[in-house]
This record gives sequence, structure tokens and C-alpha cells, in this order.
Amino acid sequence: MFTKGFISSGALITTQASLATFDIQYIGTIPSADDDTSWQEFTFTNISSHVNKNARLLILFQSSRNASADLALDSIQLGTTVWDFDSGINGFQQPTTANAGNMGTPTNASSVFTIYNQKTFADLANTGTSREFFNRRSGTTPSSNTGPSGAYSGSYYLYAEVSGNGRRNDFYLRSPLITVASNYVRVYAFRKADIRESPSSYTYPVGPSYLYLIYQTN
Ligand SMILES: [Ca+2]
Repeated sequence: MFTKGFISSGALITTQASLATFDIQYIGTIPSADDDTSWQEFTFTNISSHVNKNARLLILFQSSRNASADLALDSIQLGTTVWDFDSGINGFQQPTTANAGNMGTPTNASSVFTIYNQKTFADLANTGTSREFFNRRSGTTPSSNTGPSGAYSGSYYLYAEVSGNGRRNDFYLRSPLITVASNYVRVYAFRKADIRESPSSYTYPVGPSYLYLIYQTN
């Protein structure tokens, strides 16, 4: 009798109250490039309608078509929250399975949202050199000449290793869910291809990264 009464009242109500629904907004693009010599800053101020809402940043990096061309990210900011990865992965996650094959129209937010909802996310590697996934890193990237000499801020940054299996992939990266405190998004990126390879970086540069806001609607 106890079990029946519990399920029919309190448990059901609690479950419904905890359900959150989300939607997506395309924020902007960090363009393709092949030869950054310093960290580049990208800012966006088009999320004013979602200030004071719960949201997370979603970054979709489309890796290079062929040559080794790695992407490094640091000091990622959503609202007034800054993640610098110096004390850990800061709750950032990525899909548990790699996504080979660049998708079609990444500025079509609804299509990205459909794919996003089909994925299972887990904490990214604290350190490592795994290909096809983002890693937390200090110093240079392991494949020389394809990344920064060090972090933009502090000692650590995130990077996607594109050599080998990382080529032609979609890398999804998402931030923790936070309350967005201001209309501001900022990312520092370092895009460096290996010009020693053939074909060179000028044929296959570091691919673009598309930024989205996954915001709570209830
Ligand atoms: Ca850092």
C-alpha cells in the first residue's frame, strides 16, 4: 500500500517539475584559417534574449579535410562565466562516439539541434592526445607546428587533434549549464595547419567552428 500511494502522488509530481526543455540559437562562426601566429579573440553579443536563462555553449568544430590542422581553444566565456581549463576540464563534455564525416549546413541551428539531441555526452579527457576528441593540454600540441606554444591564459587549454583519425570529423564540445549573466560570448582560438605536409595547410586549413547557445525554454 505504501508503494502505490507514493507513486500516485509525490513521485510523479517531482518528476514533472524537474523536466527541462531546451532550444538552440546559432551564435556565430570562428572561420577557417591555417596559420595563426598568436591566439585570436572572437566575441559575439547576440544572445540578449537569453540573459538570465539557463543555457550552455555548444561548439561544433569541423576538422580539416586532409592535412594535419589542429584547433586550440582557451578562455571560453558565456555571459560573465569564464572557463580557462587551468584547474581541470571545467565540466566541459563531448560526445562519447566520434562523428566522422562533416555535416552539411551547420548554420542551420535546428538541424544541429536534432543531431545534438541524439548524442550521449561525457566529460572530455583531462589530459591526453586522443584523436577525434578534444583534450586538455599544456605547452605545445603533440604534433609539432600545428598549434600554439602554450595556453592563452594560465597553463592549460583545449585542443582537437586532427592528424589521422581526426580528419574530416565533426567535433562537438559543450559547456556546463549555467545561468547566463550578460549578453556576451568570447572564445580565444589558435588555428594552425602543418605547412610541411603535402598538400600544405593552404589547401586544407583548420576548419571552421560554429557556436550555438542551447537555452532552457521553461
Ligand atoms: Ca587556459
